Amino acid sequence: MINIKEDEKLSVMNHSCAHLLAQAVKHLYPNALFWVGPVIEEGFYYDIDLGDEVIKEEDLARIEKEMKKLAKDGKRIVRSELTKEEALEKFKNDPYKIDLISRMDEEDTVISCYTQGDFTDLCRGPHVESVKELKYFKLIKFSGAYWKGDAKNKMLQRIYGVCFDTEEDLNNYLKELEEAKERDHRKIGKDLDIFMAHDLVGKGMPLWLPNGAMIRKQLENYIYEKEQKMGYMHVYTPCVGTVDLYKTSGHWDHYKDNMFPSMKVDDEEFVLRPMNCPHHMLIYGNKLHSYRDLPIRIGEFATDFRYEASGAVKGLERVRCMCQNDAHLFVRPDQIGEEFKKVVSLILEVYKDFGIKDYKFRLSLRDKEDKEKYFDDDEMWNMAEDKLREVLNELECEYYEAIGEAAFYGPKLDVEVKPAVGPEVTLSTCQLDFLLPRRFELSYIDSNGEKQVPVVLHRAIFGTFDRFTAFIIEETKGAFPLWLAPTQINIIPVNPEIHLDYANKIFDELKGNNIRVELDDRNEKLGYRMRESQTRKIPYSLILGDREQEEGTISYRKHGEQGTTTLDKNEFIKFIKKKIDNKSV
Ligand code: TSB
Ligand code: ZN
Repeated sequence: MINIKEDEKLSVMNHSCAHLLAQAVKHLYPNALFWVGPVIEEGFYYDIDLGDEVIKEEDLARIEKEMKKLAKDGKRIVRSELTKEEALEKFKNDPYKIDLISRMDEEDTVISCYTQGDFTDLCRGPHVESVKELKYFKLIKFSGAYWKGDAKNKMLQRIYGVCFDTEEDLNNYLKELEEAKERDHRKIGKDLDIFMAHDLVGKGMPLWLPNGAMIRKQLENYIYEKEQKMGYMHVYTPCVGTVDLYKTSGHWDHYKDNMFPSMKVDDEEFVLRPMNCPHHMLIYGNKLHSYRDLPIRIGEFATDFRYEASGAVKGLERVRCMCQNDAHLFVRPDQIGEEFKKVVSLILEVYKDFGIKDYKFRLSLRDKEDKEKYFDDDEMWNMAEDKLREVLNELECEYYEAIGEAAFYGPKLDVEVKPAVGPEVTLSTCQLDFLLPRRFELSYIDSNGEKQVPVVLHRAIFGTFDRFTAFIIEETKGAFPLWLAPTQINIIPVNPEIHLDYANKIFDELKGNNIRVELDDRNEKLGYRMRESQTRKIPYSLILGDREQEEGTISYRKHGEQGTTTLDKNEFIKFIKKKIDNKSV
């Protein structure tokens, strides 16, 4: 999808369209007050105070109609300039504008306004010459938005729209938008019974249904096997810890705002954990280690709780209760490069297995000037940052650098992907950490018999099972590869009264081979059952009729394809098992 913000011409048009929206709203809601109306990647929005009124779906069409009328009327957009004093006087009845103007620099004395017909808005510009130029626009959606993004403030009405300079571009955009909605994992997750939510459980706390649980189990098995081969040791630890644990780690100071509040039990004070690092540090510290034992790799599929803003939670992608595919790798400083390389290689291998091609590597580095955020050890930072770059170059990974985005404890690599709807998110992450091992007083004995502090790599390949599943649902549009599909094969006897025995026999054989199979013996038309099999996106549908029964064969249709293929039943089982083992996408 086109990024409007990065296109100068479209950016100006969309900004002018935001003013046109405001003007139309003012006509329909004379008491409306306006906060800000910026251009964003996908068009523009305006945050509006409508008193007690709340925008509803049908209002969008009404507002859009008024916008069309105003655009046709074709008023010129005229710039004027005011001093700060004049601006404060002009907008004295508008608390939102006063808030904006008051915060402008004294030196920034010239304040500009743009007027079109009966509507004036405070604005830096630039704008198109006349509203006549705005022809191909559409209001897309609306939502509530707290003033200044703070839940303690009043909830404003946010209306989103988009504007293009040709009808074709607008239509293409709307088509893409429709497709994205169809791909949204929240829709597919509901249609295919993958997960649900319930107010009685809470916001951002999805419940995984049997189909979702099956997918997650496959993901767990897949990554567990890979990690075991790489020498990881998996553990189970409680999803709570005492406040003191998180004071020791530093999370209590640095991460408290993202945590659920604490709770008292007897004389202990607990928090639901937001991260698993402290637990794994304690496991490492449970024993003495020699330099020869390192790296020590402690992995866990670990449940965490984070306080995410209620407006930010989204399906499985951003939740308040999540399960990380987590591991902490304890290494000697001379092992950082090699171990980091193994993690990046694993990420690349997993993405290849899942056919994920559209992603970005972001290398987050410290801001050298910011001595407050980043602990002061230039030598350590330089060494670490160089090592990470070196590995990425060696593996020929394209990446971009983000200065000042490193965690306070070290540089990191994040892998970003774009969901069907909404901004980019991080899937995989690998973070270097020089600090936590010190805080937990971890050590190993080096070759001279001296105590040294290990370095830790925090890494999550899937990120969380939640977010990864959301992403895979969107990548596959719910048509999961055979090895991942909750139901792999659907058996459909042509006439259940005649072919049920044979269908049962095939069912038992497939089940006996650990294949996830269903039998649809309902007394419904064949075509109806076939169509349902397609809608449920089951990878293989078997059609068993007279010929198959007589010859001991099966006929199958692959999801999304038209023709059927007939195979000897043993050959088919061999073929399917091989496909599952290969985990081909
Ligand atoms: C990798 N301590 C490290 C860990 O050892 C850690 O917690 N890193 S993290 O904060 O970046 O989280 C790991 C991954 O969890 C992220 O890369 C992201 O993919 C995923 N994640 C983070 N927040 C959420 C959320 N609210 N919902 C779903 N997944 C999330
Ligand atoms: Zn960690």
